Amino acid sequence: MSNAPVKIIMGSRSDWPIMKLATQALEELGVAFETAVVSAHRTPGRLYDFCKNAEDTGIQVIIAGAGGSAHLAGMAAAMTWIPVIAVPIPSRYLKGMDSLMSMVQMPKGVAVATQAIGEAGAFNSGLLASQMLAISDEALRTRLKAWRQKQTDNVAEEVE
Ligand code: RP5
Repeated sequence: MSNAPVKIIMGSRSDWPIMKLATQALEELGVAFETAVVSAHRTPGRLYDFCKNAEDTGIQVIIAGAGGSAHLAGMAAAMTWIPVIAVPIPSRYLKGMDSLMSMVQMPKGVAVATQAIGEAGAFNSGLLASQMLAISDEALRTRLKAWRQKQTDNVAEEVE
């Protein structure tokens, strides 16, 4: 059984420069995670096996980053009750609008928590996963509140 409550999956190694931002948020908040390339299109068997075993390996939140037709998050959500957070990766030609529209338009009955396109969405996926875990983890809740306060304190009121 894995000790990491968060699993970050992505459709391709080319997604890693964006998805690394998700790991940054988790590291800042002291949340353990694992990463893997799992493609809905190129490795469907790996996706199936991962989803079917996710609960038994102790995963509590899945973060899924993908670009283009971006079925990864929705397919994962279809195969497990574990919450899935989606990160639309900026694609080469449509700049991630395709990824966003695909991920956000889940049919009624299967929920995915879709974030913003790109770096902000990837970082926020780590934040949101931490917030989910903080519901039942008081120490993490304390770290989250401190993190938010520090962010607030670092916003200067002066323009120059
Ligand atoms: C998706 O296709 C991946 O998530 C990636 O964003 C996109 C392009 O993949 P590569 O051709 O760069 O491997 O499945």
